[in-house]
Amino acid sequence: MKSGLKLIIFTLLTLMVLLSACNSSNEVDGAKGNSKDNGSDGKLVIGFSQVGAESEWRTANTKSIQDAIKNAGHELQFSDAQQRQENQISAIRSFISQGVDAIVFSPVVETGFETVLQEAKDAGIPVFLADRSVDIDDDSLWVTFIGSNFVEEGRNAARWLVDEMSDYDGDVSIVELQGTVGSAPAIDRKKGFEEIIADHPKFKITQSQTGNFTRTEGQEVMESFLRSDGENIDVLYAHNDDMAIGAIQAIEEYGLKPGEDVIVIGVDAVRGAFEAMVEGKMNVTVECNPMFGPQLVDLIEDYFAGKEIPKRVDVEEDVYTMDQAADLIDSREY
Ligand code: GZL
Repeated sequence: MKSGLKLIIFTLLTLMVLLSACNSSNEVDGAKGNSKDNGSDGKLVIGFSQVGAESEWRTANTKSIQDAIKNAGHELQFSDAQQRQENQISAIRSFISQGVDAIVFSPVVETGFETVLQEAKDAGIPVFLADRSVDIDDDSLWVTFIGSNFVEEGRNAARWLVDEMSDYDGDVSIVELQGTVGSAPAIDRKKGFEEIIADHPKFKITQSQTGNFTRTEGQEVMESFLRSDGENIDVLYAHNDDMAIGAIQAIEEYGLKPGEDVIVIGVDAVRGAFEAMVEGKMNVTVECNPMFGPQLVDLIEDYFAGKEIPKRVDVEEDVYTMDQAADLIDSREY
């Protein structure tokens, strides 16, 4: 065989070996997980399992995350669970079977998700917890949690009340509208509030029941509180503003003045709370900031870029009172 032909064949064989080696290294880099390159130009397919649309806060949080995912050029697969755990489990399984690159998940309650999160891990799909956490020991089942410190929110609500009524000598009767039973915010906001009032025995929670974070149920439960002991209610502590706003209607229909006869405390700092405070019907709201969508997408992109991701990212929050409401309401983002 002529030497020239041999050289051509040798060169072609060498090129083929080099090209196949190059492809195989891409396949390794393209594996799901800590790699930016998922066989595309960095565009990710992100499954987002959201609790529901139960409150103003949730609506703002959904928009913040959806807009951030789309503005970053990624593809969004969205599921609204209507506050039902079984809907979240089936949504996550659907994301797994679709082979999404990442899952964003706000668990409606803290327990019952370990199996499906293990299935996501086994499929090599990273999970990012947004807003609410899960009560699972194996924290390898999620990359990170971004959201609020609900215990601190409960403490801040109680600290404001203790300070507000520091000159009041008698007992203070508090009724509590809890959030969704078993949810992280309901468990922790109760825990933080009780931790602070434990050091001030004049404050007593005399009635406590879930209003499931909705206005309708907040109004209904407040009506029952008023029917059973309306003349002896000094304070309402609601785990979110939507329940507080529903309760305000019940207080007015009962013939009392919310914000005066009954001190009204909420959490979230949504626009509805500022409107109620401007009207003098609500006294304080503890901020729970839902606008962390851009931060969340940065965390997801950092993960795929192979960067170190903290296990928890807390969002900054404040407390807003009735006398501040008129000045601040026009600047509120949600
Ligand atoms: C808190 C969030 C809660 C809000 C409610 O981060 O999970 O759920 O406080 C919402 O308004 O329903």
